[in-house]
Amino acid sequence: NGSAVVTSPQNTVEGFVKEFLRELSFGQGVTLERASVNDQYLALARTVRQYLMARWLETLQRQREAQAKSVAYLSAEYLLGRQLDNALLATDLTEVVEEGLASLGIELQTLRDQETEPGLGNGGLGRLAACFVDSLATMSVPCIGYGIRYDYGIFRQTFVDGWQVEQPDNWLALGAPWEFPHPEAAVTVHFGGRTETYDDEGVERTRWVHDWDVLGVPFNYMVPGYQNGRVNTLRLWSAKATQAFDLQIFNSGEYVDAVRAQTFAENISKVLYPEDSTPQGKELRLQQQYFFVACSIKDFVDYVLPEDFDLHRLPERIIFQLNDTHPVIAVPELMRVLVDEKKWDWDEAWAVTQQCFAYTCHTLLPEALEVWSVELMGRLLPRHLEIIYRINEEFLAEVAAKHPGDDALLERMSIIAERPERSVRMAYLATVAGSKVNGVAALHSDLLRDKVLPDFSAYWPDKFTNVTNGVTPRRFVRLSNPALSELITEAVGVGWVTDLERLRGMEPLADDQEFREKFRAVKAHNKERLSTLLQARDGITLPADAMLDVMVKRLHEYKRQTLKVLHIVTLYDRVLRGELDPATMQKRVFAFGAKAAPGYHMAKQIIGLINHVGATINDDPRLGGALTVVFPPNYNVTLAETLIPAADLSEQISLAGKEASGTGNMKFALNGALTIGTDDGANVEIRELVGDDNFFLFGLLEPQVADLVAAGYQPGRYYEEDPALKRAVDLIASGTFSGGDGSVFAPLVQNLLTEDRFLALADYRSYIDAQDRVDAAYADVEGWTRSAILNVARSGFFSSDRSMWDYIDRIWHTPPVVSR
Ligand code: 26W
Repeated sequence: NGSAVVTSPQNTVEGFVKEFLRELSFGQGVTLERASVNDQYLALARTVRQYLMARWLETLQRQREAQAKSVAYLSAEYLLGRQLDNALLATDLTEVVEEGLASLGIELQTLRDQETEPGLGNGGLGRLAACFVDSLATMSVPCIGYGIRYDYGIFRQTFVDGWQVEQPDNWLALGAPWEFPHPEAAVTVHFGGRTETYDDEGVERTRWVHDWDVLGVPFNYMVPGYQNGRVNTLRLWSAKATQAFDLQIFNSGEYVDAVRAQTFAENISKVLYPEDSTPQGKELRLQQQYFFVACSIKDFVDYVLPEDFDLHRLPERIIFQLNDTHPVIAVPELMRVLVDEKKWDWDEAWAVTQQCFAYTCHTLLPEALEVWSVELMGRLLPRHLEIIYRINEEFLAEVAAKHPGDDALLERMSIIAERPERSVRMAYLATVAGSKVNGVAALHSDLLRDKVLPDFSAYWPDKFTNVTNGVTPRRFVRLSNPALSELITEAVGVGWVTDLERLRGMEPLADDQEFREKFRAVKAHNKERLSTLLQARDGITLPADAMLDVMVKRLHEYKRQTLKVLHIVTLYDRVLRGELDPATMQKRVFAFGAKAAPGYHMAKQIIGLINHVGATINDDPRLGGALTVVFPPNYNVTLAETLIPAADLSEQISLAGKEASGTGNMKFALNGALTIGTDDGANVEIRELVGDDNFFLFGLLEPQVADLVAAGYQPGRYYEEDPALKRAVDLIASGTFSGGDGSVFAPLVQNLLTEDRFLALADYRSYIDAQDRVDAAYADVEGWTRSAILNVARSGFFSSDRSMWDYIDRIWHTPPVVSR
């Protein structure tokens, strides 16, 4: 009757202990007495997995029966964070497990800390994908997440003398208890070679005579919904050589040569590219992109869909959501499958393909828009290049028919750029092929429409839409902030975990003295928790009773960590000049977390600067501990989960018009930090919702930025005209933070004074003034708490559940599949 073929273990302490001990002995092959912490962690993970298994099989079965439309989320990155706690929450097992383990003399927290998070993403885009699959599972919407199982995720960051040094992230080293490998279901992916035409019973067709191939082995991961009996699937592909050895070479005794092909093929899923926003056009990256989308399309068409399925009805069953341009090669791949393999007419294949894709853009930086040289694409994917040419030809013919004689328009809209070298503009391909194109915050979607793709939005006004990003309240409130969660539940009931707008119910409590005291107790508790963690993790001591001012995000010039440093240096300078008394000034801890792309020299220089400023200030007795800079290395999801709930102030200070959305900004607001921020990305919507009185706005607005740049921005003028700014820059330039050696940060200073691409100096005065307002506001303890509570109460909109409803409504049209 289609019921699940497995039953879950008993949801009791005894039931759990029995299964845990079984996993320890039969799974790990150790006795409790001899079990290492890692043995215990692996056994626990596998035990928790058992509780999810029946739900998983049932979900899959029900989905097959319902023949419902699914979302296939195509993303090169999933920044998942640790899995254990999320699985415990989904199954509501936390207390049972805590008690069961305690009865064996094991602390749950010790085992939690044993897990290495899968860092299969760079930052915002990868974390967003993880939030989205969590929300879809919780909402009972059919979704498969497709991606790459990198052997090595985002590098582990260490500091040597304050400078970033990268280490490989060997996340699989101690075992991978959450994954289900299926080598028997591997699919073959082709590369290279050439195309040829042939006569197919009177019809001329094209075939791809490939040169080499590689196997894609699927690894499945459970994506459990929150206590709803549903488990979706994340399917990550790992590259494996089609032949381990070239036997002829092997037999001739050349062992190393014999495995060369294997090494080459398996490199494809070896490591995540650590570049965020600046694609380098590397061949291996294109290989990764094609590898995972080719596997995913084949998987969906041949394995997920029923055998006799009529592909003309594909749009009724699937929407492939393109997470930025990284998976856009899926478009010509589906066309190739339909036209070359299924032998469809071009037009009917194109009609179906256009309905199967939608594209999300996550950036506004021109340098982040991917292009692939025709030379490279022709060499690696000759048939796909032909298909792209044909798509472009037909598209431009259509444009030309509507706009006769406008050659400039054709050149601007062409998927193929001719300069600086002939290349494929992947964002244009995605826009032409996609049924919808969306930006990730209201402002971003407007700018995308009006500035990045104006010709396309004029041509297809209805194609463009907005879906503002969101974050999962399960991980980023319920799990990461248990104390606040309890307080919220007391105030509005438990329903908020899946219906975050219910936080609104807390609004009146902002005026309740007793509630405010409880809220402050939560913050204090979270700061203590952070303090304990940083001490143990990095030997960092956090001073007590300080405002915690946090800036965590990838290191990038447009995000302007340098502006934050200028503020810190300005406060330092004020103390040294006697303008501020360290005994009475607002005590602050500045916490940073940021990884720089290994090849991004300016970003690495900024990391060095933050650490050097910190070392100088933290040790200076004249400050009496009033200002402290902490920069724990290797900021990741796990650290975020402890850091964000402790924050008082959230720094969201990108140059207006540059941060597509931001999602950290949402996590901070939901955890009761106030934002100091520019009018950028989702900050705009945060401020609208929480209210101007509960948000510190500063800086140029996007149109002002555009005007200033058009007029010829001269950073040196700001330096000359603002004495405080001049002194701050001079302190850095003169070597105050680099042992008297002014040359250390000369490149950075030089860049600021002459180029300053992201207008840090133009926004400096406005920023400093806003920070002074922050200090004044923080001194009003009750007023600040009131604002913090209102930030929480009014941020329910930023649940990724809401984002998913918007995608479903505006783009996907994939209703939930509810239980019988
Ligand atoms: C190497 C090529 C490359 C290019 C762009 C890698 C990664 C990207 C991403 C688009 C960068 C990214 O993560 N963008 C961020 O996406 C978040 C989720 O939508 C937004 O909140 C951030 O504002 C945006 O920077």
